[in-house]
Amino acid sequence: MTVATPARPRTPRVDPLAWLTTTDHKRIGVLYMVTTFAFFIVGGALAAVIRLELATPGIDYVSRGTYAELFTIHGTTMIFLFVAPFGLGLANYLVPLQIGAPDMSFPRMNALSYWLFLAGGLTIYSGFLTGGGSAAAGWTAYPPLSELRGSPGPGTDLWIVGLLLVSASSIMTAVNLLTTIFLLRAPGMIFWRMPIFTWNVLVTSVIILISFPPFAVAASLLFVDRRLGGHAYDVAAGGSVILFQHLFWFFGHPEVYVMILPFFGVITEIVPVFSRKPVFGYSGFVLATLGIAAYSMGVWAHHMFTTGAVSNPFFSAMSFLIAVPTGVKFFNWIGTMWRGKLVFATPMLFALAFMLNFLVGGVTGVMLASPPIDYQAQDTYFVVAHLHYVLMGGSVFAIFAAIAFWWPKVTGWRFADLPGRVSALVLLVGFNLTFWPMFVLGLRGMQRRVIDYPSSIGFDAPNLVSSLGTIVLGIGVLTFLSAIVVSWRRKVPAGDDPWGGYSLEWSTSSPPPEHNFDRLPPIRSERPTFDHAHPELTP
Ligand code: HAS
Ligand code: CU
Repeated sequence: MTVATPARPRTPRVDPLAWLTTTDHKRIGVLYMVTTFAFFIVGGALAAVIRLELATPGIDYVSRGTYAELFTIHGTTMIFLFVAPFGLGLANYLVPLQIGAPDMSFPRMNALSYWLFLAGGLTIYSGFLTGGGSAAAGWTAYPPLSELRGSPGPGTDLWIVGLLLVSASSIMTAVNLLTTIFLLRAPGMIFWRMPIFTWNVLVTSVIILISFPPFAVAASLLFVDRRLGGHAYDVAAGGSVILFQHLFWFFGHPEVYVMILPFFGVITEIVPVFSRKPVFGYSGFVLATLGIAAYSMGVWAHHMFTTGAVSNPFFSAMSFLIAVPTGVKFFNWIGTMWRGKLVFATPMLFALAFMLNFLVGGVTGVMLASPPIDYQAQDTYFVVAHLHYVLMGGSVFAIFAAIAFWWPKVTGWRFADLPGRVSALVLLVGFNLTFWPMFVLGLRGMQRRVIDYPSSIGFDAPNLVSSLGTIVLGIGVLTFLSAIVVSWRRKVPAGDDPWGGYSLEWSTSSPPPEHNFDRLPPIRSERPTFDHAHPELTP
């Protein structure tokens, strides 16, 4: 008689044609996540060149024009091609599983969204192949710099067209996610039992629907000005550059919540599981998310305090208010961990690092929301530090947490915990070494988007520390990648539910079958998988 060996997970079939033609939300989700992560590596390489140039005073390695291309495409990549679409990719993978649905509402539109996204990203990058180089007017593309006089090359046009494709893709995905959440929830999955991640995706999708069309208008008008003889932003002909800023930031501020809300969701899935407690204040958390979404529509002009064209007190007050619902979330996380049995596995370490970093990012946001402070800090490295503490220290750390947490579900294999935990530590150190000095630089008056700075006025040391920190950050990313490679090659079977998860995706096999569930557990709370595994604890 032979001894039964533990069931090995199905090895994912690598059949290129099946991946190219897939309409399965899980595969589309994986395509998104792999593609966006590749953009992250490219965007990171651009940042490395930026930090190399800034390590010491003097123009050493690249020209002014190239430098402008570098920071423009770096920012564009990280925001439009990595953080925001990674969140949508994760939502693609998880939302149908978390609500007990077999797929998204419109699987073919879902596939189209992914391909539009990829086409958009490649269109933006194709600017590098043109004679004039890529777009170089910053990720915010303010006219007149982005108008034909400021940016004569076709790189800016490709940037516009690429981002219009990305916008169309995001709007389609938002429609798909909303329809799925509204119409395809399994019996028993009422709204107040939905996992917080899915709740946050719902709210994010609404924000996308409201904020992306104005962006598309802003970008289209820019194109009309540039190539079709328009004057929307041409002051000499009666146009207005402030109009662009309104349209852009009416999108741009909500967009920052598009880049953080899904990841608040990720953290809220991870913290309870690794605290061995239900989430503290479920309904408060949901209401706070709705509050953030509502406020986020009324704060856009805090990016325009110094234009003199907006009501500073109003936008300042609204921006202060947004700290309240965000603070509620912090208390939810702390309350969840309070007296919990904390398990410091890779996802939890990244979640804790997220909280530390995001707190710094959030509080400095509140500082910037005060016009007297912003008059000093606008266009300095203080803003650059703020945005990286929320986006890199926040969203990107949550992305690493999410990869480690859902890796076993997606691949069927365990995540290599040791290199994972080491990478969390190295990334935390590298991140703070790189970006904390930027607060100092900002307060000392260093401008953002400059290729060079004078020596001996207090800029040299922080810049050098920041550039050295980037090396540590790079080592951290490589360590994380090595954890992925080790996990991929070791192939230690994970089982359906390696972490003792709460939400429905942990009830199906790892990886899930094409139709997602062979059978669903009863859904009587927001923790159906946990309830099913622990009938003795369920009332
Ligand atoms: Fe921001 C600029 C204000 C959150 C991203 N932000 C940016 C840019 C990006 C960005 C990318 O008001 C640069 C854009 C560019 O290229 O020009 N931001 C805020 C405020 C919040 C905030 C008030 N930002 C984010 C998130 C982002 C993001 C999230 C992406 C993921 N931001 C600004 C302002 C500017 C700005 C100005 C323009 C600057 C300029 O001049 O250009 C809030 O949502 C943060 C709330 C979160 C917290 C932490 C948790 C709350 C707790 C409760 C207690 C805290 C209290 C506050 C009561 C506050 C724990 C105490 C206050 C103290 C000062 C101590
Ligand atoms: Cu903002």
